[in-house]
Amino acid sequence: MFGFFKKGLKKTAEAMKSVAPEKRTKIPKDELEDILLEADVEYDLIEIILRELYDEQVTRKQLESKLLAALGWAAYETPAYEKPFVELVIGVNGAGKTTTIAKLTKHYLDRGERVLLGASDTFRAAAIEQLSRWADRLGVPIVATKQGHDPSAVAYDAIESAKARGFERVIIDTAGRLHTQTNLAEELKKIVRICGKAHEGAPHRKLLIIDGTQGNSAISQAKAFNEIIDVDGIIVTKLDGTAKGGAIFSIAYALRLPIFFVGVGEKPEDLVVFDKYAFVDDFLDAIFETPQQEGGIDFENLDDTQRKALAARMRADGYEMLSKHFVRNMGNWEEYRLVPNESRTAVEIVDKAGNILNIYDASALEANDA
Ligand SMILES: Nc1nc2c(ncn2[C@@H]2O[C@H](COP(=O)(O)OP(=O)(O)O)[C@@H](O)[C@H]2O)c(=O)[nH]1
Ligand SMILES: [Mg+2]
Repeated sequence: MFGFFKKGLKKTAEAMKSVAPEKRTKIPKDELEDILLEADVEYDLIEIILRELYDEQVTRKQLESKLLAALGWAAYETPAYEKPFVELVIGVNGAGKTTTIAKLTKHYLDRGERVLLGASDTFRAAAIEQLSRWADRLGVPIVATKQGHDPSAVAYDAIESAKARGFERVIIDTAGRLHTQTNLAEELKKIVRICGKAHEGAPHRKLLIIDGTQGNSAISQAKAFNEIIDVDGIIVTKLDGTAKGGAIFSIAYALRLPIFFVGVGEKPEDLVVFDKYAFVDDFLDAIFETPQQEGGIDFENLDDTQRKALAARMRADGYEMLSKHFVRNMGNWEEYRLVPNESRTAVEIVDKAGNILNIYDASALEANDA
């Protein structure tokens, strides 16, 4: 689960390294400003973060809480609670809509759900062909018409067809550009309306695709889409090819929207479920030194088997391990910190008031490895 973003944040980490070559345990505020700017975090957000940090020297933990707060709207992946669960994919041309649909399709197929695609980008013939090729490759049915036909009718037919077949998922592609901006707005609104006629509550999720290589400059464009149709969440693509990974924080913060996935390549498997804890962890790894501990167990750097053993024990107690620093109580959905005890012989689940809710002994971890 962890280190997922290594591929997506590689270039961003290199950029941050160019202004801060040495990893440290504390970073002066003015240097932190440069580092965050280099990662393309928007200046407005940097100002807010710095204003709220009172000490001149900033620790990993202090910055972590600010970055997590900026991603406060992060969501967890929802199961398909409606059948069919209809997703409408929107965004400017070239953002990665069609490719992302292929990735989502694979993601859902891997979970055993059946997926049907709707080729509602009828503006360009090439767009219909591109989605049809993905449908062929992934072995899923597609509803498509000729170029210039009504995209709402395609969406309607796709949903009807999925209903008739009892499919779990419908994903609908849309055009990123029409003759005019007004045309595009009207068309998107109409597609949304017609989806609701085909199936009550549809589209269940309106996903905005944002090209990650644009960094912060994608924000105003995203706001414009959000004003046309209320967007439910974001997928940031091309994180693999950009040093602007820090823009994720300002995009989520500026739009007050969850980021559901990120794209880290051009293949169907290059989609990562966005886990804000893992993302912040990997981001901070690029600038902060993780203190090497003497004695005890190195909870910061558990190996794969140790981590799995720990996660399994927590799960048995009703906690989901979100990252090396956080867990979630699966009963009340509260999130708690994970803190090694002083002698580093155990790791504790601690609530906001500092109460220890559970203790996991390191010796048991080792025993589980065997
Ligand atoms: N490196 C990289 N390329 C991507 C990613 N997502 C999409 N692309 C590429 O971006 C280009 C535009 O994608 P496409 O899906 O056609 O965009 P659309 O116009 O929004 O449908 C294509 O060449 C894709 O292969 C990604 O996550 N990483
Ligand atoms: Mg497309």
